[in-house]
Amino acid sequence: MFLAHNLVDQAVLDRFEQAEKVIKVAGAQALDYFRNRDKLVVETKMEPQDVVSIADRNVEITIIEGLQKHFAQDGFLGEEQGTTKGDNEYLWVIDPIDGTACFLNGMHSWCISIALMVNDKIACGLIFDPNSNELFSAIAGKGCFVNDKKVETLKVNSVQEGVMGVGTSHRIPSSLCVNFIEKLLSEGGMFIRNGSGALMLAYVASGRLIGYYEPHINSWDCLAGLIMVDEAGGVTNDFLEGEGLLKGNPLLVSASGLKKSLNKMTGI
Ligand code: LIP
Repeated sequence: MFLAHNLVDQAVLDRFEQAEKVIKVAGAQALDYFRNRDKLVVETKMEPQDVVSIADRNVEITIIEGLQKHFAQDGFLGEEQGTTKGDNEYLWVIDPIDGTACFLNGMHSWCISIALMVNDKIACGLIFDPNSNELFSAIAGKGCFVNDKKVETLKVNSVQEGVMGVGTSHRIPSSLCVNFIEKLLSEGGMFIRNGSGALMLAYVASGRLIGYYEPHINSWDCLAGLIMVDEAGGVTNDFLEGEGLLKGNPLLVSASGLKKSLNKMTGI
């Protein structure tokens, strides 16, 4: 669907290795901003709750510069800077701080998310949580890892066997999320919303959540997590269909045993 299994060559592996270094540097910078967040000026973007600060912008610059130094022809799509066109088939999709509202309010559910696309397919993804010092990563065809440990999605067949991540925003009608939560609870399920779609996708891939649903999410929030869930044995919807890369789409990922029941609850 959107994974680049047959496109993973040394050029991708070299880029992954550099991204591992860059995401740690960016993580240290973000953590410093987090510990001094009282000095940050909080701005609201297009809709209520969609907040941002200089921390997001400067961490994104750190990531882009750290990658551009080695791969000057690559393209970039970042949440804060938008698109920087490249001269080859490689595109980095970056969320410098995913879970910004939590970050700015002193909560720990935030992370850094970097995905690499090759010819419009996801080749690898990295999600770093500096608070827990956990690096979630996946390369197409090579599995999903947390630090150096290989991980898999849960082996479950009912929503009663674990907790479902849910995300929402003021970009969409609240009924889409509320109706899903109602259906989930009526089936004996339970939900959590921690404010970071990327982190919750990493938790699905690493067997902590049974799935994640968000009626509309942006590509920079989820591409890294999507390849992780796939490499960990989970199922995903075709998030990149249509204009998913630039305009976002609905997102549903889960343990494979829940595909049918969650499709019924979400219509995806
Ligand atoms: C967040 C997403 C989350 C969504 C929030 C917000 P941000 O990204 O990760 O899934 O529910 O509304 O969009 O803005 O913190 O980078």
